[in-house]
Amino acid sequence: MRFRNLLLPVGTLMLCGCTSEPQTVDIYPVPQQIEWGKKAFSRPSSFSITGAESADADAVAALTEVFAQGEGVRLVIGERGDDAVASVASKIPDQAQGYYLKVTPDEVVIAGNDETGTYYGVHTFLAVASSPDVMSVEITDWPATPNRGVVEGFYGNAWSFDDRVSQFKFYGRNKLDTYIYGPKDDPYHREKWREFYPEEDAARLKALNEEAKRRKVKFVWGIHPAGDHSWKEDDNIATIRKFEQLYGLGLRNFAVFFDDVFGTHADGKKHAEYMQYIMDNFVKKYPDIESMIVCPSLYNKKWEPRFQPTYLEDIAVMDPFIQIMWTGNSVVDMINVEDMEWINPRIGRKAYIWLNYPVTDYCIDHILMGPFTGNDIEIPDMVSGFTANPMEYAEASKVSLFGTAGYLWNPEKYDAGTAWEKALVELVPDHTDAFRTFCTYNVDLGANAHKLRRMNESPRFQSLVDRYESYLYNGNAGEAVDAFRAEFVKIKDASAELLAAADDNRLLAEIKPWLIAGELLGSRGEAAVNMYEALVKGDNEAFINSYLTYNELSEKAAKITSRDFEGSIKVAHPRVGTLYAEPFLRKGVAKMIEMYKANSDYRLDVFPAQLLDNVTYKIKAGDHYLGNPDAGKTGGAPVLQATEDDVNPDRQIWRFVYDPETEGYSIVNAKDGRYLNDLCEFGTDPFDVNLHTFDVQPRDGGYVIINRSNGYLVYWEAEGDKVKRIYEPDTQTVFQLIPVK
Ligand code: LOG
Repeated sequence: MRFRNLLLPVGTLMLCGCTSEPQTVDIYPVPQQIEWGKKAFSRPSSFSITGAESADADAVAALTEVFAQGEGVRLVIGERGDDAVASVASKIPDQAQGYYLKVTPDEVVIAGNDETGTYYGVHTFLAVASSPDVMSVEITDWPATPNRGVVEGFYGNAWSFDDRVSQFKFYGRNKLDTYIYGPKDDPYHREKWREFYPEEDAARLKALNEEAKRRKVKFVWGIHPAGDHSWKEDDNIATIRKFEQLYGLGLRNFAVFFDDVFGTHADGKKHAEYMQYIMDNFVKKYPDIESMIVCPSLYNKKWEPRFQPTYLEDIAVMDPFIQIMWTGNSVVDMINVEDMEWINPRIGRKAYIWLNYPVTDYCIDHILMGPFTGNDIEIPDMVSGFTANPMEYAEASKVSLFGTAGYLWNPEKYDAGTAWEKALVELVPDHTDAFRTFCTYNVDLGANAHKLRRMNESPRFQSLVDRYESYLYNGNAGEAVDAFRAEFVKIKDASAELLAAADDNRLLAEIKPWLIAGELLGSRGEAAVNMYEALVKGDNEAFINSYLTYNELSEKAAKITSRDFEGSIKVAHPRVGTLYAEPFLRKGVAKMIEMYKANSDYRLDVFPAQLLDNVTYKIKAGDHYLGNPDAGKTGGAPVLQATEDDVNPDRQIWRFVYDPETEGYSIVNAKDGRYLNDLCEFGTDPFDVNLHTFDVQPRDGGYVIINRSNGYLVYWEAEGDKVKRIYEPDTQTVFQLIPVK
């Protein structure tokens, strides 16, 4: 493992003259100041606790869940102002949520600057006291960032009650103090925002809020009224009534979301007036309301041209009590100093970050299991809060959120790789090596609408590709064969090990479809290596058999789904190793088939005739031809024409270009070389594999055409003289493809 020395302060390393190795522990998030000493005592089962009556009850509960009150070393607990900790008052950092912790052979002192500070002090102490030798230590600690946490703000299947309870425990342990509730597909958050939660849902929210409080997490409930707000009094009143329902359940932190609405709904002046109404009729009416957060419609710099030029000015007048969210330079982007310098003066306050990572609602076939990295260390001082939007896979999101917590608490000492290692151990303690292998293959997002990529996927695989790819197909590469086989076996075995353990680990159970995909990636890789060996030997039969195995496994992999239950908002088709391993494999197999075909005619029938490669076609819907009457112009869309184009036949001729990496096609007009996009138009965007890739499948004597629009399949339907895209395949058109010589 790659623990960095900075976590083991000099003092510890000097203890090595002792008879046994000292047992310091890594504390996460990394404390601001820490000084280790010698062994204080052996880990006891109880302490003689002083101050428990006046100290924060949640802190005491967290402590006594692990250590009984009873015999043993004296443990003093309390917060500033309590008699119990009066003697260390001067040592307590004067920082919100800060604490002072001292462990000596005779005594443990946990002293918070406030209740949350005491609670965090307890968690740090529990980490210190997790090893058999409890070491002497003095820690002065506080968070660098206010309001650290998570915004459940994604489209898709919302987290369950149990998911959220498990999150809050995790936040408490990792010193995250905020959870913003805004799952886009909770109807009572957005679509039916005016309606009260039914009793059962309300009871659950109440229980969640109480659970959050126990973990020192602010539960912020958000409403998303902007999609159809009339800007009239009725809707204002409906908002207050809805907020009052939540207030009645005990919630004291609120948010209003105006994101992803446009046109008249994205009116900055209206947003400001509405928020003033909410301030006057709700926030000011209940003085114990702790916060009000707004996510504006213009929430990232790149979208500025889409909105009224004065939008930010118009919302800057909002009451200073209101915190305003911001996703950065674009929708999905890590945050840097320039982002904050741009937005803060424009909204007259420090923006509250909504970080769209590790959310995957726009690349749902992926899970993001890599290190949390890419945000500047100066950010904590420049924000009023920082929340990460996670995946709908709540447990799996913890790999990234663990890093978020460490970064926000102490960015100076945050090391993404170390934090990632620590997360793997904490989350999958019994199968950490296998989990590490699996996670390295689930880092990149693939081509996606927001253009965020993570190139640090499967570094071992990447180095094999770098080393061997150039000569793999030009001669004998015996060493490479062994290396690739070993790596494929590694991902296969790791996935299989995790699958076997999935029933006992919520996180692994949640990502089972990806574990299956990981196992298949490995076994497909092995089959491809077998193909390679057979090809080199000239053993046709072995080559064909291995190819058939590869093909069968690939078909299996293509059928894996996640969240495929009835009523699921989004069904995913899990993909693993998409940055290096999968493309390498697909390209390699295509290449080997090509080489095989050049030398042998044994059983060529097993290879699917590449449906449409290297041939041009006329595309017919009924008796109409798809044509490009505006050839050579910019934009526009093809048209279904009743007659054949005799003047300029190329305008009705289309080239289907097969890409072995995506196993899909682009559709290009023969006249002007323009390609069709997901809207079945001639877009003006540069070629983007994610918007311009089609599947063409035989059906009823013809073909159906499907665009893989950023992972959402859209189907072609002929209507009038247009081809339209539809989301449900029910009325999909069967086209005739007529080869043109
Ligand atoms: C949505 C969010 C979604 C995210 C990523 C914000 C403020 N709103 O483009 O709900 O999860 O992007 O797809 C968003 O980010 N809109």
